[in-house]
Amino acid sequence: SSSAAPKRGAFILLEGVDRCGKTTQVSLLVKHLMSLSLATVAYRFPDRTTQVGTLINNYLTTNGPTGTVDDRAIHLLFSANRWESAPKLASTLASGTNIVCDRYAYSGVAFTSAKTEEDRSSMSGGELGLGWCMGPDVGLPAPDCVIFLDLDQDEAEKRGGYGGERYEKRDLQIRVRKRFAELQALDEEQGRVSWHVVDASQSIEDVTKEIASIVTDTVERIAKDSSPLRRMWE
Ligand code: 2DT
Repeated sequence: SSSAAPKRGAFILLEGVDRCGKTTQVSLLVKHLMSLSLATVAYRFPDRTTQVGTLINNYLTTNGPTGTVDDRAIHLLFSANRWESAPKLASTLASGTNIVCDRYAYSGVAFTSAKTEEDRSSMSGGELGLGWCMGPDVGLPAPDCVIFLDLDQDEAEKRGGYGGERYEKRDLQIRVRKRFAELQALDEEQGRVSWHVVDASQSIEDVTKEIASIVTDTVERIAKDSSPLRRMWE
């Protein structure tokens, strides 16, 4: 028998538009996995606690005149904020701990590419198109499953006013949701990571149940087939 290295942990990503309940579900999911004696930690992006994260936080919480911060520069900061966490994230998984992550590169691409009203779904879309936006995140550790908490904009707005951060605006959020759908379609076309779309208008308990069953399957699959960690969009 081989001296067994620990099985790697599963990398589970929750994505969705603002107000879909992601943050609540991430913390419930971590508790659920811990209750099953599965070592699990939560990650969230942007990680506002680092120096890069401080710049991102300043950007999100000030509503300066548009154009004062270049859209590409801020996009690259969000990506840098993931790259600075990537070694720790990979070593955590390698040690056998599962990660449940609140937003990642899909949010990065969805939000930046949604800043322009034109349809940028084509990969050749030039300025702030999907292809350009994906570039800096290519090669990051890739999640083993993406759980997309789907909520239409009217439902999201019924959940109370936005907090006033820069991106909390109706038209932008509607475009963000479309970009997520485009990113899902791209992953599916390329046979990359599997997406699970969960109806986030259900009760918290029902959403939790649905997510828990998806995650149990993913954790078992990763433990069984010891598939290596994949890389984003490769
Ligand atoms: P939170 O409300 O979840 O803290 O997000 N965003 C996020 C981007 O524009 N690019 C990114 O790469 C990421 C991870 C989504 C704050 C806002 O930041 C947006 C909402």
